[in-house]
Amino acid sequence: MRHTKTTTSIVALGLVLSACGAETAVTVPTLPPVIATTMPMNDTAMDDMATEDSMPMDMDEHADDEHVFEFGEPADASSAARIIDVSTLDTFRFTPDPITVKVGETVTFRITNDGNVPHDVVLDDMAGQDAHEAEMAEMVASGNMTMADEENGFALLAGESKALTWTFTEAGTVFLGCHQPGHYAAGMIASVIVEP
Ligand SMILES: [Cu+2]
Repeated sequence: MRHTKTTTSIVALGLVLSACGAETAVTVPTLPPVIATTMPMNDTAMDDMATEDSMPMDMDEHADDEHVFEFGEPADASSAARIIDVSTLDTFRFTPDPITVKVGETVTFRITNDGNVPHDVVLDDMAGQDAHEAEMAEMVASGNMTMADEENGFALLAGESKALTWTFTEAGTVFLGCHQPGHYAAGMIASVIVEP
């Protein structure tokens, strides 16, 4: 089963259009792959993120105003068979990691920010994580640091807790990623293994 979302893409498209302005004729290069590493955050990485105001956007990604989740869909909390408690940490990690679920299972991730700085959580495949990272970079570049709640993620202030309920429909590995500036680059991504 597939589910579509439109809000974020529309907002992102607007940001892209306003951000690009006179540069619309410029060929947009393909985004480099973002590789989750275990490298600790350092000043250079932070500087790179802070000055990354020209992150190229994949225009095709947003041209159709839709994002299809290939691995499942949001679900009502009342249909969840179990609750998985997840923490976001200031060490740029989620715990537990990895998390294992089964195809057909509906679970609620009860996610708590146990750190002292804001974190966010996006459930998506790697392509979706990379796309969201690019969207967030555009938002930061345009002065908007706030990630609105989405059907596959939300932002968490220190100490805040929110729930995300999802039905998994495809075997494979998807991810929980944090896209606060610098966090994803520092490896703040956890695996959600969907067993057949
Ligand atoms: Cu984070």
